[in-house]
Amino acid sequence: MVLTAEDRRLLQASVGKLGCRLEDIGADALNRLLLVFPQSKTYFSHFNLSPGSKDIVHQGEKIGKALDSALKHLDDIRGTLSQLSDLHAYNLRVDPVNFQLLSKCFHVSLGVHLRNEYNATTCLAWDKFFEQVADVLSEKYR
Ligand code: HNI
Repeated sequence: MVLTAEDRRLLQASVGKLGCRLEDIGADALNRLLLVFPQSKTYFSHFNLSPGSKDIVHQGEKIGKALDSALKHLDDIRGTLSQLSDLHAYNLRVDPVNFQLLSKCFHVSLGVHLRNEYNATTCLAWDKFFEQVADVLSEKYR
């Protein structure tokens, strides 16, 4: 789904209102993924998987950082994440369903941080954004 000018405005505005870095949201979301969808742990068997471990936080921060650059290049998400797309498809072989599961967890983290600000239109803008990111990260499988 196309990100409209209003979606883009809502995305940037809500990042400004988070009160934390997107890296912190990434860490929280990854922590949730591993707790709520334990099947995702198979990809991180070399990590300390205790909730909130340094491994999880650092990995989640990397995800948040990548999303931050995608948000800064909304016209070229594909180009911005192309190396990560190769990595997840060819090296890590992450089953694409996991990107959907992680998106759900991001929605929860954003909702927890933004509270009433995370209304239907803002939620939809993020959903479109995550969908585009997931498409890019999983398109090499096809
Ligand atoms: Ni993902 C490594 C970004 C979803 C499993 N991942 C990375 C790195 C970034 C990253 C950045 C670090 C690359 C590097 O070091 O060069 N991952 C993202 C983003 C998303 C995502 C932006 C979606 C929003 N990754 C997922 C999902 C899984 C996943 C859903 C599996 C459940 N990623 C991995 C694994 C690694 C990884 C495994 C390697 C970790 C390591 O250090 O061994």
